[in-house]
Amino acid sequence: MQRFINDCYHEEIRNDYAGLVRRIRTQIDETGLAVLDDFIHPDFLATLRAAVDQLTPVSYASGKRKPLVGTDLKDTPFYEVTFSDFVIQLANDILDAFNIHVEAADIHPVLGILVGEQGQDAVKGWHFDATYLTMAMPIVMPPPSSGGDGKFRIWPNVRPFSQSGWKNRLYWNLAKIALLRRIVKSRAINFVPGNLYFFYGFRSYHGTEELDTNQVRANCLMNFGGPFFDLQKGNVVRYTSKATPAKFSRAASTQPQS
Ligand SMILES: O=C(O)CCC(=O)C(=O)O
Ligand SMILES: [Fe+2]
Repeated sequence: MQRFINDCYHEEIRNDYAGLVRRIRTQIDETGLAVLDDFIHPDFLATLRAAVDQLTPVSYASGKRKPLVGTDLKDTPFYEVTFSDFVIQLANDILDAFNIHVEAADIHPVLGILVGEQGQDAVKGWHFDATYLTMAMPIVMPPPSSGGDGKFRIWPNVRPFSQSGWKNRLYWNLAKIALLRRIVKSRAINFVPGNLYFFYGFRSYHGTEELDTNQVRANCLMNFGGPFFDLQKGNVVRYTSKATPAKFSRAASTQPQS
């Protein structure tokens, strides 16, 4: 068993791995965000924290914040988790319901360390990720409070996976309309270090809420593939959805035939 996996998950992974995958997928489909509480081993979380301390000056070396990506993270515990057999397999098993497959070349870890004035660039920068699946592994989070604690806000599953350029632009433009953002249901979550979170990055509008400049917030995002990365590679994908909630398939099948 990989050293980053907390003891309390060993038995489930050994005896009911399929059930674990199903649970995550159902939670993402139904709520937009799945969570495995205390998934990261406490010793490993301490290792991640030490790595954040080491990497913070690297991220701010130019005087402006630079998210750490790709080779910036080579030989760090963030790489170890992202490219572990377990995590790659888990991502593929979750995405299998959509007829999606990702390989190591489609996987990109990003470490976002937010602190001080220069860390404010990420705040309220609402967006869709390019990815099919995003796993968030928070390392350092401000204590939950009424404001300025950098909550993660998500408008879950507001669009399907699609390789259509015009639909992509349409959704981006719609999402910029503040009134629509108020009408469409969203959730704000205080990420908890040690937990592992999952959402469909391409399908869910999201971002970080206000953050106090004297708080530190470090979150590692593991990004898995995406419709336009597949298209660039010449892969036209027909996104099946065994994962579609029953209420939608029922609605579709009761449409009047014409
Ligand atoms: O850490 C967060 O609140 C989300 C960051 C994010 O969505 C991203 O970097 O793409
Ligand atoms: Fe994102």
